[in-house]
Amino acid sequence: MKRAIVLLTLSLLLLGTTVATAQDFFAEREFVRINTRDVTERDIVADMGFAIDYVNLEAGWVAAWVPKKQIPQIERLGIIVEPLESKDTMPPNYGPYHDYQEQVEAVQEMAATYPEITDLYTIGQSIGGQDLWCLKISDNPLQDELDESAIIVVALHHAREILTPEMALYAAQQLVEGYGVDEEITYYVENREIFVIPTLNPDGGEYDHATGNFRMWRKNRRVNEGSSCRGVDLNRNYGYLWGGVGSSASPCADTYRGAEAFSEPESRALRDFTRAHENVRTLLTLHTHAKLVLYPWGNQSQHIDDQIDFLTHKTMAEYMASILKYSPGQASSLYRTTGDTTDWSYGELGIVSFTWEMAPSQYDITGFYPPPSIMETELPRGWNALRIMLNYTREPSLILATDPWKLTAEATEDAVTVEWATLVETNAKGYKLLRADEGSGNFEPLHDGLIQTDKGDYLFVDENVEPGASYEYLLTFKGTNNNDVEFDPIAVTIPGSTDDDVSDDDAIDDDTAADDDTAGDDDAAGNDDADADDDDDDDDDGGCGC
Ligand code: 0X9
Ligand code: CA
Ligand code: ZN
Repeated sequence: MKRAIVLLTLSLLLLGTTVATAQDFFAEREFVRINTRDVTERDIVADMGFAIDYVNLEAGWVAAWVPKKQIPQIERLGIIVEPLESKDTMPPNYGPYHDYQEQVEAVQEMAATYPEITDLYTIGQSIGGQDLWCLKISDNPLQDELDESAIIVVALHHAREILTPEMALYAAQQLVEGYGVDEEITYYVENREIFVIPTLNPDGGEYDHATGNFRMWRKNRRVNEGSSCRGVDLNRNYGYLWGGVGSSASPCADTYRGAEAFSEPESRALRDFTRAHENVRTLLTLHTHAKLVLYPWGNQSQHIDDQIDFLTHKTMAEYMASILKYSPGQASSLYRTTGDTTDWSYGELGIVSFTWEMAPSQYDITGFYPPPSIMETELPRGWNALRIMLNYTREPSLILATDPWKLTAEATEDAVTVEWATLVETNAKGYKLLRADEGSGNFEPLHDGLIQTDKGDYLFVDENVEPGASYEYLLTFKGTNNNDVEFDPIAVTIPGSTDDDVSDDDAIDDDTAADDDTAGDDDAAGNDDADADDDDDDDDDGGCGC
């Protein structure tokens, strides 16, 4: 926290020097569309000293805030310049970031373009009366499909953390665009309910850049009774151990916790929405900036009691952090807080929950307002890390499994039952089960297509068996990302149809072992010889008919 305060002070000093120039900036410039025809012309324009905010590569033109006296210079080159209406309220050079209105337009456009896999609705209103939008991405989006596990991705609790809505929107865009194109994404859309809330704090977010420059605002915009200071820290307002360490009772503080737990409509909206969807298994809340992947607890340095839950969070954080090139850790290792989102979502509802403190790192002075170019690295990485969560949302603890928990084949006279329990199913397509006569190496698939994942326990009954035969079963996992796995084949012998019932029973017991060595040992046992003799006799009997 100390570091954050130092950073805050430095940033405010910097901002103080830039506020005055921001007004001049707008006064002297015009937002225009420059109809460059090719990259040569764009190079010339880009060399004139002002920043290009947008390039339309198909049509060739660019948009920029151009100093008024430079407009004739451009026109003299034979390039047409037209005024552009900028509804974008983001400060200069931050055009690629979405202000609130643009976020709403972005999710509206996704919903309009992909109606068969989206539903767009509000989960409530901010204290200033602005809608808190949620884009649901799933097949049959108008139905609550409780057999599908659900994930919530929520951004912008803190007004100044402008990279976070970008991450949420980028992930949503990947999902809707990839549906029906990319197998892994299609799988997620069909088997998950994905709830994306790009901003939980629209009032704070808009206030933060309302002057045309950023002002390091963190909280929402509540008018606090009896105080001239506005705002509640939404990430101190959740109702799990609310009101304790790492939160302030002073309305003027940046970490003001509010008058009571869930006093704020924004945190209440997320609470009610989450409670209303009992299939939510994972939650990601997006913050900046420190390059961290954090998990509960935030309120105490002890780990989560439940060992599986603890290791699940820890392991998933490690996976995601390695993709993001961030550091994983328990939230309290940063500093302790009470009333944050993930302590509540895990503490009250048992949801596997993470806070990302996205880039840049805490040492970077551009901190909350990194140049738009940061999106080029961070958003694709973030999306890849989110895929880990999407994958494990059905049963998060499966991230602890590295092999099949179980892989057995049991033989009776009429069938072999192959059973396996889940292994790591990263980028899963499904399973394929093959069979060969033992020792032949000639494996043939036992079924068309793939056995779909998302079931937990798997079972295949092979009824096409012959008494006395020995088979090997080969289980293969098919991944979408060159991550196929072939497991060691397991051998079984079908009990022979002899009249020696006692021997048959022995054989059944033997065959339940999935271990070749065990079978070998059994072959060496005395009664197996007797079996062999019996079989010979049977054959002879059948042959002679007497
Ligand atoms: O302090 C917060 O709310 C989060 N950091 S931020 O810089 N985005 O404000 C961190 C919350 C994680 N929880 C704990 N550290 N306990
Ligand atoms: Ca669905
Ligand atoms: Zn934050």
